[in-house]
Amino acid sequence: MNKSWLVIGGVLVLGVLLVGGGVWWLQRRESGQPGTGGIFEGPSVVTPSPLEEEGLMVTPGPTTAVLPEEESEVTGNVKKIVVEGSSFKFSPNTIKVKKGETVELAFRSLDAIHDFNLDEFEAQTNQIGEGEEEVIEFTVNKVGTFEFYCSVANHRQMGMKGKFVVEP
Ligand SMILES: [Cu+2]
Repeated sequence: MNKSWLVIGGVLVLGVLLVGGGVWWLQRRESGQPGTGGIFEGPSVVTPSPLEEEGLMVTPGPTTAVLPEEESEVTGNVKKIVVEGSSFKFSPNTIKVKKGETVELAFRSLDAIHDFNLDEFEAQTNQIGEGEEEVIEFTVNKVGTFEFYCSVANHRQMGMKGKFVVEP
């Protein structure tokens, strides 16, 4: 009688130790943090942080990387255009937009002092030097073909002008 109870008790204790130890060992493996005592806190704290960091890293990446490569882009109702000025021409020298669009125009000077003027829409940059850029924004509310030009010295007479076409 006594011996059989001892055997049953021993088996129970062994079983509890084996199952408990196994579960503890598995949880330690999953948490991947051998030295940490907090088995249950470990994974719940570690799991979300890499995802958050990825989200933060990815979000600003594409927006800043894409913009400089695109010469012309319509975002909603805003048309982005890059115009380069050099002695004595604009590139592109024909710009096409649609009536009602808001134009975000980035004007760059490649060599000397230049500016960009489109009188009909009161669109005007300052006179900027080599390598400088100025962004202006205006809304086109009338259809037609208008001339934009550089107002520095005799640049307009030398051919520094272009066509701004607004389609209906
Ligand atoms: Cu000029």
